[in-house]
Amino acid sequence: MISDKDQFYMQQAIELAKLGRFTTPPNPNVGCVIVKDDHIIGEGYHQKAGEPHAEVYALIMAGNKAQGATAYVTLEPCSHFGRTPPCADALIKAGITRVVVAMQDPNPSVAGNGIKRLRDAGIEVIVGVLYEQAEAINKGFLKCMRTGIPYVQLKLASSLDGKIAMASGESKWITSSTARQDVQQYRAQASCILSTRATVQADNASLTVRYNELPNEIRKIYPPENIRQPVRVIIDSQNRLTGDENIFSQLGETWIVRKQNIPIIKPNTKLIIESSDQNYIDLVELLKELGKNQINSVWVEAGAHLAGALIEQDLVDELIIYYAPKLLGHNAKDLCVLPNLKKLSLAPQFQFESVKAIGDDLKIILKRK
Ligand code: AOF
Ligand code: ZN
Repeated sequence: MISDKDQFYMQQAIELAKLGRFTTPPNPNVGCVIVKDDHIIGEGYHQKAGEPHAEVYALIMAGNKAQGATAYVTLEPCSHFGRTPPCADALIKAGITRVVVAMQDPNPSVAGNGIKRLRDAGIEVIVGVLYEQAEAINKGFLKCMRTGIPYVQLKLASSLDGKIAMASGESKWITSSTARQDVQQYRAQASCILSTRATVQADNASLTVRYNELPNEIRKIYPPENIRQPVRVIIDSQNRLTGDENIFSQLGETWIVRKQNIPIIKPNTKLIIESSDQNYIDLVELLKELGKNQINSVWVEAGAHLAGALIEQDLVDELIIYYAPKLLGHNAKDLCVLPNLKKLSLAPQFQFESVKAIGDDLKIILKRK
């Protein structure tokens, strides 16, 4: 039976899981709380791939008291030997008698086996408590495990009249610094930032996370060493990047996507060859390739062409638009290019997920309808 208490403790486990959101990729965010006689006797969360899982930290904290206790875990305890041994075994060994799980792990190495192993050991297992929240904290890991394609968030910064740059290409800064801090926070959580040669050269962009531009409330909790640099993935189908651009002298890795085997010899730079028949980059193939390389989530910051192509091919899971209260006029550059769209009835349709004020701007999150 699920009680209010189960929801309460699972909520604590979800909050713990979120603490790992800047460091766990490609692993999921997982939190665990161990409860006995209505007291939390152990808690933990997964911090980094290769390091112990949430349950292990919580069991260490609970020590002998774990005997007869209930464990709340936001993801099914694992049953496999990955980088670490199975958590299901650790829970059994510690004498836990009841396990409440928010959701099954879609990882084929687990996929119900963790739950089965616990039940086979005589442990009562309840599945599905705060399921929606558990889904929401691992959108990238879950989608990529289920489909092989990463979760794609497309970010656009726009004027009121739907323009992203002046005719000259000038676009610094349409939105306020608060909106830009918000963007930094998304970058810091993503596995990669996807952009194009054109954007990299036009803006001389660095596409990095800058610790001192993260919101204050993040910096209060996370020291600089807990903030990763996502991989920069740059589409360069015409082999026009030279290696002198800003991105090549930044911290973190840069992956260049080309049609031909023409590498750029720079430290921390890798070539992805996308070898479909067309002379442009096949975005579905690229996303699959990224998925195979443990890129679970893709944060797209690019111009109107890549934005339009991703939308036309229905590859955007989430659209995040920052609207500045400015007008740029009819000479300015449009938000996205949709060359094949001829009929209103075929217009890509989204639905509003949230609308809120951020600094001087509006932030709108949309999902495909
Ligand atoms: C859990 N608790 O805290 C996490 C789990 O390579 P490893 O050993 O870190 O295993 C990674 C896989 O384990 C990951 O893909 C997911 O299926 C599961 N993650 N499981 O019981 C945790 N982080
Ligand atoms: Zn585990």
